[in-house]
Amino acid sequence: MSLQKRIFIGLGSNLGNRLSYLQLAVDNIHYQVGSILKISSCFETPAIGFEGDPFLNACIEVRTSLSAQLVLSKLLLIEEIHGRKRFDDGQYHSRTIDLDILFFEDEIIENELLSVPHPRLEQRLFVLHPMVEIAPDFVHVKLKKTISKLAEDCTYQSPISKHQGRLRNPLQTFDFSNYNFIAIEGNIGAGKTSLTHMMAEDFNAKSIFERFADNPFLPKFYEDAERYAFTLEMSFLADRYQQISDDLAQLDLFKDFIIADYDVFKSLIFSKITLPKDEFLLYRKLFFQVYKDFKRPDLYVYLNQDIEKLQQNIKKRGRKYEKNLTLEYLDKIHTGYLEFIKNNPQSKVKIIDISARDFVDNRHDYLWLLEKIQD
Ligand code: PH2
Ligand code: MG
Ligand code: MG
Repeated sequence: MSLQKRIFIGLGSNLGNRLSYLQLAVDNIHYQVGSILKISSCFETPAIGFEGDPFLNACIEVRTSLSAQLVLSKLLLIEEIHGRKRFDDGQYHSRTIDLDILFFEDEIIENELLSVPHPRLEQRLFVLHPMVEIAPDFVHVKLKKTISKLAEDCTYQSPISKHQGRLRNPLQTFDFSNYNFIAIEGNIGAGKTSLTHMMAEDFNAKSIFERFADNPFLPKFYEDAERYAFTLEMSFLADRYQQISDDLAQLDLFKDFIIADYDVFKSLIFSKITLPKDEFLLYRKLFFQVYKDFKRPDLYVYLNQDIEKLQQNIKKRGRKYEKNLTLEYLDKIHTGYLEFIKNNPQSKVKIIDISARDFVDNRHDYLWLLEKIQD
């Protein structure tokens, strides 16, 4: 998964219907830049540094896979489409929408187009006040102070008041509240973990991740499958059992649902492929003893990806022990999943074809996928 960064954007408007311009900006950022994780209140402030009508200002936190340059060009386009006029007289002018990159995670960027962290933000209450609401503990990389501290230390006083208008997060058009437990499944390299991360963050869910990295038998299995298959499947079974029973038992009151990047039945799917018949029968017996009265996910999503694309993804993430996975093996796993899904109608299943899609790096594909999962 390519790295997604957390960035902060400052929004301002002092022309026309200011609140609806800010909302338009938020909506456009959601479609083009990334998921909006936090939105501050709107603050009304007099125009600072020039003669003009008062501003409405707000700040948002966004998770994006785009570079700073790309984010900047998207923001400029959004400003322009919504009537922002630019002048080259070196003065400030009233504007329908002004969008500034305040922070790009902890990057320091200095070039002719971009200066990040945004210069002089520590002098601007119309940035500090909204930032205090959404990220009081965020540390300014250059000044080495938290936002709260910057706000406390700021000596530039100017009137500022909270406005009653609120900005809406477009993520709220999605609603997964009718589910308690969603499992994201798919072949090796389909993007289960990435999607689970993204959805957990966007929809306030508790995430459960398979702990394959801790399994000492996995690299051994890829070296010598015959010798280690049963041991590997047993250790996965033990570990998944422990994890799922612990995590499902501790209901987190502050989370809306649980999302896992695997379903325990993958143990059966894989073991059917990796074990000889007699060992598989023994394994299956044990499996059903262990999972007799286990809570099943109420939504099971299978991400269906091209085998060739899976192999590319696997190569890209570069786990050493996975480098020899063959197309035949991936194909067997895929068939195993489909067979399982066909024969186990207990939970609601959605098979979603994501071939030719890239929901990690392509915002459009991610929103498309969310709609598929919801509908
Ligand atoms: N932006 C400026 C200059 N002055 N004053 C307020 N109150 N709010 C702003 O967003 C603002 C400003 C340059 O971008
Ligand atoms: Mg500005
Ligand atoms: Mg600007």
